[in-house]
Amino acid sequence: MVSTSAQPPPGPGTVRDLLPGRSLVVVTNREPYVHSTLIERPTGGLVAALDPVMQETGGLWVAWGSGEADFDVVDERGCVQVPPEAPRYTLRRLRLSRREVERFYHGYANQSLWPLFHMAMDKARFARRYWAAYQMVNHRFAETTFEMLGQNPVVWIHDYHLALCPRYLRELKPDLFIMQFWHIPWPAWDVYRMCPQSAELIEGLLANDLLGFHLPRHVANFMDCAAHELGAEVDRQQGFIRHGGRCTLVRAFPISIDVGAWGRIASSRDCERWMARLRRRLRLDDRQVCLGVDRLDYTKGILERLRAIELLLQRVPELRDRFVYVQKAAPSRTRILAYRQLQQQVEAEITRINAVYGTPHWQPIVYIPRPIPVVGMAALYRLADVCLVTSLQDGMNLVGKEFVASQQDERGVLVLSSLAGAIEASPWSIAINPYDTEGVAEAVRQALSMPEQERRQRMVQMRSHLARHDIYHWMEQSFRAAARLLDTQERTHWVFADLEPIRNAVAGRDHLAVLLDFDGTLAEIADRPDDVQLDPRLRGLLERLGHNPRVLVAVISGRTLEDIRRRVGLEHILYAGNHGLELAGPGWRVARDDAVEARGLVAACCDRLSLRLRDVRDALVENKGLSASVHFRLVPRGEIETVRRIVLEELGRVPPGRLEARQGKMVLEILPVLDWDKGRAARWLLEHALGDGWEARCTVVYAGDDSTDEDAFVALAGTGITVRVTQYPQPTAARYLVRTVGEVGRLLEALAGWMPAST
Ligand code: ADQ
Repeated sequence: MVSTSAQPPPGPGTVRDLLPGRSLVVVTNREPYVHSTLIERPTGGLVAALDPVMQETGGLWVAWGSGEADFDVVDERGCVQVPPEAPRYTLRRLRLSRREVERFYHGYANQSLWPLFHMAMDKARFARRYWAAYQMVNHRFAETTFEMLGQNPVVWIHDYHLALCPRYLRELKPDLFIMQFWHIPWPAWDVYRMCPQSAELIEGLLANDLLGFHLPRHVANFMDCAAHELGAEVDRQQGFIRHGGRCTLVRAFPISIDVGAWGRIASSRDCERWMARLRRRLRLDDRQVCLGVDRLDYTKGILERLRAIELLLQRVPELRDRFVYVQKAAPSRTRILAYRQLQQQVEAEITRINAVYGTPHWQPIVYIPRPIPVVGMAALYRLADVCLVTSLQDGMNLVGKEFVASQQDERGVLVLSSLAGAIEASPWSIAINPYDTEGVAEAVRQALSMPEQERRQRMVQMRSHLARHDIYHWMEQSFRAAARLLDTQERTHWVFADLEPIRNAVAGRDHLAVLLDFDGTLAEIADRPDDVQLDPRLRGLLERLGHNPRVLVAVISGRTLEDIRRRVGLEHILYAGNHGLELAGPGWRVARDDAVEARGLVAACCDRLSLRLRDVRDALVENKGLSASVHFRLVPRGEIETVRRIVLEELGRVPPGRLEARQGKMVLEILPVLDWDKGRAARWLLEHALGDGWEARCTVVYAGDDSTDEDAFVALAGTGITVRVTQYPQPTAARYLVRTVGEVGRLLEALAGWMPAST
């Protein structure tokens, strides 16, 4: 129960440098300091990593006060300054009743979510009372955090205990910056959908601005689940999920350990003394040592590992007496039956194997269930010839990393489960499948007999990779992503918070160009594209602006030219249809030749899609000539991914490089691959109507709500007033934000008022 690091991290300024002026609020289930008879530090990488950062930057940490004496030392607000010996930051303890701990922590968190996310459904229980307690305790975490917020906070929530906390916090403070890291795997939708509260959990997590997982695979699984469960709009390339007027950036940040601290501890004199003591006490002598270090958890594959060790002893009898397997175990979650049973089974197996294969002088397995200080752990890692990690599922697994960081002598071999996240960055370990008992036994044999040169080569590579990817690298990556998001949020302004800059820009030029997207910008989105109508008041404003000789008005839409013209119904303005592939004004009309050539391909693709999507309820294939749209707004949630898959499959049948799919709001747009988009179309229209040098004479206002409008925001970045229609701040190239179609109308009204028809 000791921290690995009392020293500040090598890059302690990360939070201060990357998030200047911000205060960090960490929210976790477990607390960094537990007051019981002694002051203890819970086992685990997270606390050891975050504590030095908090010590350096100050701030607030909200966590469940789980120690017997925790509330004897807090003030009237439930706070205590920590570390106790030299206080640097505030720990706010949350008191949970015994029933809450039983149902929330031992119940929903550890008997419902933990087995679900580790695909151990035989262990999962979904009692309603657990779920009710989970909701309640998440509420309490949110309320407590909210009450304690200071100036400019960044809230960083951790793990599966607190999936609903971001949503409740967002309800209390809509503009709060919230990020969360998920420490366990996120499974594929086919597994995840077994959770009775599948939609609610994702809804909770999508209240985060930034959501982190260990691996890109977990990110992809989460995105699939969000699309299936909520019909959320998922941008896999950029990593954004849009839902309910909000946007969440979802990224992989593989966690690591404090490599420097482990290195210092492992190279200390004290560690060498521990090595000698352990060698003696465990009667290792000069035998080869294979090591396992685990919490006693069924996901760690300990019984599976013991089977492989037994098989090894049977198949390679000459190893007997020359080899010891050391199992360092930490009893865990012992209030839960499955964990108590596991502990009994592990201990019974070890006793049996020792009885069958042991001799008066030698026991094949040494079992250490009691805690030892971290320097003793480093000594074990240094003593080991082989470290064996056999997780059946593991988000990352830090044990293998701690082994590598402690390998001062660079001679150990890591045998690592291919089902642990850590395998992704460990091509130099020996990968095993923990279910393949013979394979694991063979891998251990191979590791034990590996020539020294090869062992060293592998270990040097692993150590060099790990040194560059330590816990501070993880934290820096996370805060960098947060800083980029915050920058967008700070760079964008709500139009109606301050109209002056726009009024000044308009007043500064002779001409004004107003370019507008249609669906979701000029007209409210409806369930069916055919039901979308332009409000007569907005039509009146467009008409008034369009008749002003100093104002150019254009509507730029993904609809066909005919459709958009008919819906707007004004003769004297400009139009761009099919995302700008066809353009028209009073008395003229053009279409891009290369787009016209692709008509046949689009039509054939639409025919095949109509056929294949026939049985998907409410999937709508719209052939728009130069492009096509596959609408899924009304498609049942569970079938949206099927639509997406079918569209991608059909595009795969088209000659490469001819057609591509782009995600819109509940629609997939199929477009010819051309060097053309709404941005280029906007610039073309401006030049066509106003001639060369239009930038100097004209203020451009472009408003849109769709991802396809982002091209226009980029194209007009230097010259225009770009406005994204969105309920909440989200990453966008636009400078300004409005919330609704109604606010677009207010903006048009203001523009019309500032531009009298004659000067
Ligand atoms: P855990 O499931 O707890 O963590 P792990 O990543 O292996 O698993 O790390 C646990 C920590 O506890 C390590 O620092 C290890 O040294 C320590 N530990 C484990 N057994 C011990 C023992 N017997 N004695 C002493 N110390 C012991 C969850 C996820 C992981 C993810 C981490 C961090 O399940 O996949 O890597 O969070 O995100």
